[in-house]
Amino acid sequence: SDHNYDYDMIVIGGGSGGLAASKEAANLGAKVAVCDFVTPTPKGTTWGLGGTCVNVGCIPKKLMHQAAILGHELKDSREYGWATPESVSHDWSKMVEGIQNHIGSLNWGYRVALRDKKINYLNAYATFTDPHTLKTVDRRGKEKIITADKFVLATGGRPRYPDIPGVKEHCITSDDIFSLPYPPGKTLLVGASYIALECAGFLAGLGYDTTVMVRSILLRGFDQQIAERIGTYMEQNGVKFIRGAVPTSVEQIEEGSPGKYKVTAKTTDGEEITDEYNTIVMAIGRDPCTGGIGLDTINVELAKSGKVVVNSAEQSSIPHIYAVGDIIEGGLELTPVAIQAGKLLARRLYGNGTLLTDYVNVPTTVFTPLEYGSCGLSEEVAIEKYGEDDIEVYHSNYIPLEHTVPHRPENECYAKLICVKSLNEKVVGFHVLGPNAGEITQGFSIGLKLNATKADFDNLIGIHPTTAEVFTTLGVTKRSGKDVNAQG
Ligand code: FAD
Ligand code: NA7
Repeated sequence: SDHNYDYDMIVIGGGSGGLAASKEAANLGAKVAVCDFVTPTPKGTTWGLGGTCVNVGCIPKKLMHQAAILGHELKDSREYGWATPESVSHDWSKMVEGIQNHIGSLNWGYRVALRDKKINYLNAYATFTDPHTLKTVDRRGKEKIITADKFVLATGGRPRYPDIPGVKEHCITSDDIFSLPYPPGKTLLVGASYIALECAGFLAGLGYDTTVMVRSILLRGFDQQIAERIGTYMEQNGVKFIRGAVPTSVEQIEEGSPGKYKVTAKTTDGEEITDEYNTIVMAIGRDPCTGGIGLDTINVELAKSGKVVVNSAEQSSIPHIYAVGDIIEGGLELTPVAIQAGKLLARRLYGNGTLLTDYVNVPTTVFTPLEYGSCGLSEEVAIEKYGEDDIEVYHSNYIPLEHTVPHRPENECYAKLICVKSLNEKVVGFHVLGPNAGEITQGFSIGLKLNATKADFDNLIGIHPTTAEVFTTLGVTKRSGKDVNAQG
């Protein structure tokens, strides 16, 4: 361009989307800077480069899930002949240390990668002062003005706090839990999002007294039959649920780490309930970090949700300003989606890329104690879209072979394919509830991308003995009302 900007591109946010965009742009020869700054939580927790996924999201979550799974498998191990003691103890701080050390090595790796690609990393908070200019402020309050031809907004989201007394002082969120220096003790999780249920799952699995307070339904937006089965499994495995209630206040009754707090809540029938907990985790959704960064002064259009309105090329209402990841309206709050969008955007801007990010049929997995993988439509949405008569649902319970010897309950795991009759039984929804659901769903999702039909699944030869092979032999339709219990 004819202007003399400091950079070709400045990326605001060094998380999944921002790092992907900046690295790809630099690979293609652009002069790039990344601003990443973590505003501490009300409890003072902060972290390094890499954004939500690495520091306070996917990575520590999956590792704590693994810690809980190991505990369950230790119990199984006795039936397999291991002389595992009846009661084994778990050391919270040791787990946190191991996980935080791994995260530290990832933070370091990102810094090195930026340096190797000659990307300028500014550990500073960025605010627009005009459409091509940012003011950055570092931890010490030092200000700097930088300019660029193009910008990528990738500021992600942060946990929301309800507007009730005592919450910011006494409660924590997913931003604090993964580095909590002391064991949480008796814990309440507020919310029924996947984050609330995943955290409840691993806490109960690690042996903590765990309760989830649910306002309405579990896992809004996910297949509700499976959501209820997840709830049932969690309940049978030690998680308590309070349904139809919202907290109204939180008071401290004992200081300490963790301390003790009284939670008052109101049920939908207007009844008041109270209980005491050592730790309260708010998991009632996340707000996009789009406020207070000058987007209003430069007129970047935001949706009512506060997310950035973009076209299919991730371009905002200001043509040289783009947005990727959790902050885009109508997107999906998932790391690989942010990475894909950042990478493809950079290729379109600085390479000869033409591909747009495809937000359809993105596979995902909820890492509750029994994992839930899905791709495509929930049963509810499929019925809404195609009509009940045109939908055929094939399903089966199953028991992983590994669960037989330790006598885990049968028929906890579940497989479901949602097909459209008038489209030659094209599979529009894939759902699996069971161990390793993420691994299973990742593989099968390419089938959905390639428009697989039920006949394609039937023609596929299974791998024996696996759990995924259940998808090659689904014969019972939901409509038939026939028994879905696993055959021996
Ligand atoms: P982020 O990764 O959030 O990065 C944004 C960065 O920008 C942050 O570092 C932020 O501090 C910084 N920033 C914000 N404002 C400014 C500013 N003005 N100046 C400078 N820097 C700024 N996804 C999955 O795919 N799988 C999972 O299993 C999964 N589990 C999750 C579990 C939890 C508990 C949470 C909270 C999320 C999980 N996610 C998961 C979602 C995933 O973490 C996000 O989708 C992903 O991190 C979004 O990437 P992003 O680039 O949009 O933003
Ligand atoms: P979600 O999916 O928006 O979920 C928020 C959850 O918190 C949901 O269960 C809500 O219940 C509950 N909630 C919201 N506000 C309150 C209050 N005030 N009190 C009690 N409970 C409340 O949020 P996430 O950020 O976890 O998920 C992010 C993305 O993941 C989402 O966009 C999906 O794509 C998947 P509700 O059902 O509204 O009664």
